[in-house]
Amino acid sequence: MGQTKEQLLDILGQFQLEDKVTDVKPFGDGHINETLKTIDEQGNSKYILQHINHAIFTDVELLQNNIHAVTTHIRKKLEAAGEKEIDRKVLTFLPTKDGKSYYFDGDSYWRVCLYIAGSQTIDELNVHSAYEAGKAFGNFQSMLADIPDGVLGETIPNFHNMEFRLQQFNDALQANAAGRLEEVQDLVAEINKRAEAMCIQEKLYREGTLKKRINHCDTKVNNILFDKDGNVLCVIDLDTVMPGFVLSDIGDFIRTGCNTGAEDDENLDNVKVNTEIFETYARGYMETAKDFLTPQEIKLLPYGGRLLTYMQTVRFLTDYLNGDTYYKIHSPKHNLQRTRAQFKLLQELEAKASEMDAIIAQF
Ligand code: GN1
Ligand code: MG
Repeated sequence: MGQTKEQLLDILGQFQLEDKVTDVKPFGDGHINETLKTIDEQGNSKYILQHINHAIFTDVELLQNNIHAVTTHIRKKLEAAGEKEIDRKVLTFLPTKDGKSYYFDGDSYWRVCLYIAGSQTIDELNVHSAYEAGKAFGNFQSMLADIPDGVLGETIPNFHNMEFRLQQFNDALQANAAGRLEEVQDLVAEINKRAEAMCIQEKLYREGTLKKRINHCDTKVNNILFDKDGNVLCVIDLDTVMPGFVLSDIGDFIRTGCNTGAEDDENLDNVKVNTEIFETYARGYMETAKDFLTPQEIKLLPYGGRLLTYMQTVRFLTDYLNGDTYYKIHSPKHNLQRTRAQFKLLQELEAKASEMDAIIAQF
């Protein structure tokens, strides 16, 4: 990014802000976009400024149209339900002075939304927050279930398409661009072994028995804002909200929320599955999602955690093989470390598959 404070304030000046901003500070820790929050003279934060990663979200117009459609749809649902404090329950994006949903400075793309005062993200889950998170992501999908087909596009084409991710992986193996293939042969074999079993959704879709739905596609718990008392305010990070296969949203939560270790844990012994978190998440999710899920989709839910963990293993290893061109890394072998930690999690999930199946079966 590299903009000076003055340049960032100038970018903010392109948007229709009501209040004066005197400073900006880095905020959050995403792997893709850069996020900043504004500070005013009293030291308060009113706005979030985001630099859109244009290399990854290549169609910014489509991206911003999606986000606009999603937030206005949710806003209408909240109004119809008689909700109060709606600006705290859905993100509010501010237009530029010439009425656009983003600003292009000749090089980079920017957008601004309101900072929700007193909101916080949590990284450590407990059974209470896992249940709340399940309800929040199920409710999010439920509110968007009636968006007509064709309104939302794929902001990253084939984002959670397993066949496509394996194709990219095979391309990376062929090219061996960073000369790292030798070192990862064990992982390659493990990935190949599971490839067919992990492409069920694409197959069912082709056969016409599984339809696409609007998914959030990044259901980490830190993509939910909570208030000071631990109540859910809203779901954030809407870049990847798009039509896709239903398992994305339960799957990515299992991958992130039910892991007792870190996504990139160096110590693989830390990586285990917390089934209590899974059970409470699944209970919350089913409460809000059961109305739109088909019996076939419900049956597939436990498989979703394995699928999304497998997919992330494949994506991290692909990036490692390509020479770290996609994810921000913090050490030279970071993508390999991430791959090994995700693969360990996959093995743990496989070991607990029947236990997790039984948990879902009770709902
Ligand atoms: C990326 O930037 P962040 O952390 O929200 C990625 C997700 C991955 C995640 C892995 C657009 O999300 O798909 O699951 O890293 N987002 C994109 O931590 O690729
Ligand atoms: Mg994200």
